[in-house]
Amino acid sequence: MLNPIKLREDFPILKRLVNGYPLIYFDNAATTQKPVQVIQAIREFYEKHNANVHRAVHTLSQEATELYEGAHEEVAKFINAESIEEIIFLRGTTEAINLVAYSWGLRNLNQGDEVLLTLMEHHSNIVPWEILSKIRGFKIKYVDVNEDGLLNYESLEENISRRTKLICLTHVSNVTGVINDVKRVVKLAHDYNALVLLDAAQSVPHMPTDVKALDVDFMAFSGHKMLGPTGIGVLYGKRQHLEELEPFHGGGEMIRQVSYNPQTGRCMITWNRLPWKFEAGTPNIAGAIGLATAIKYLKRLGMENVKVHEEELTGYALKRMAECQKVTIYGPKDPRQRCGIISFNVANVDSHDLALFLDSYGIAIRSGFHCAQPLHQRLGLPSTARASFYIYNTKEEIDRFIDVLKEVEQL
Ligand code: 7TS
Repeated sequence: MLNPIKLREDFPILKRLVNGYPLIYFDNAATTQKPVQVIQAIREFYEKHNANVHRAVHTLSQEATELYEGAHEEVAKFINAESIEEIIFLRGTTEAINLVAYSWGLRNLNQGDEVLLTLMEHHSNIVPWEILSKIRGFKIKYVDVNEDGLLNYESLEENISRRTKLICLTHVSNVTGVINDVKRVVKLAHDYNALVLLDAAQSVPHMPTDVKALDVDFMAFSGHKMLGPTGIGVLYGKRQHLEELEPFHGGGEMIRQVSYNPQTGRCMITWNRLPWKFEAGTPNIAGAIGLATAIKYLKRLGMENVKVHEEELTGYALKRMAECQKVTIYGPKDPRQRCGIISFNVANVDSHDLALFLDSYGIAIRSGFHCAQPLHQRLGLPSTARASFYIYNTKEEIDRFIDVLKEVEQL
């Protein structure tokens, strides 16, 4: 069991007042707050070990390299990857998806091929594929969602064929909190020899993740949504795929050798080994150390406990929000079908006005389309307000939130 009251002491920002009220932070799907352990680890790196990695023989560089490689180890163990060769550090989920698009898609997708996306994807898992499809001429098909926001598995089965080369799927919707049956999708994809790219931005921070059990080919997630700093994220890829891929970004660090040939007047280049082949240039070393520290923090809590805590909060919030006459909640009614994300509206109140009103009481929620406009379109929704929870949120905070919602209803 988590003790949110106790662990809140680790989060300095939660002591803040916002507009004269104690901060209630319900915008965790956008980014999470950072515990002192993460802040200190970053600070300690710069105070004691700062140097570039994989380059110099001096002590600081050795220390920085050890910490940086150790961070890959921490991530590999956290998601049950085979080794650090399968763990590539990038800026975040967005960059990780772009890597798959440009390293894999640019070379493997041709006219006549098809890529399946779903209507519940975040723009990060739509836009790179739409851009690439214009370059390569392959077709994109969108798998439908049902009225309650659940993935329509019949639509998936109707759309998949021998032409399908890749399915791009979010594990958890950042709008409805719907949890997709990844194993079912992967099984179907592999039956058709298609690969699966899982957008795990909203799942890895909130539940235990085992890439071997999921059997996904690629998986992307962001450190900042799981207590880590911004600017660091992960692409997991099955080793056999990563071995075959050409790099996305070229530069220092990702090469073994660049040799100039005077005969041809060109350089011959060989790639570094995995995972460094995909990490061009000086990486975000402090960010990686911050992420590893965040993972240690989450592991200490236990990811199963994190999940249960959020389920409890979500169930409680759904129940209390149902008391509000003018509140409409989107997504499935059954809390077991969703994560700690609740999108909603109050009748006749614009979502941004609602967010501003809540902010005047120190309550932070998100409003708008949450970078998932196709889903809003499909469900016929105007912009929505969204509350999303994490380990440090409490039922008392939800009560306070409900009080303000009821006040809005009176306006
Ligand atoms: N995929 C999903 C499912 C997301 O929720 C997000 C960010 C991303 C990808 C992109 O992650 P990034 O770290 O590369 O930016 N989602 C949100 C959100 O819901 N509100 O702000 C960011």
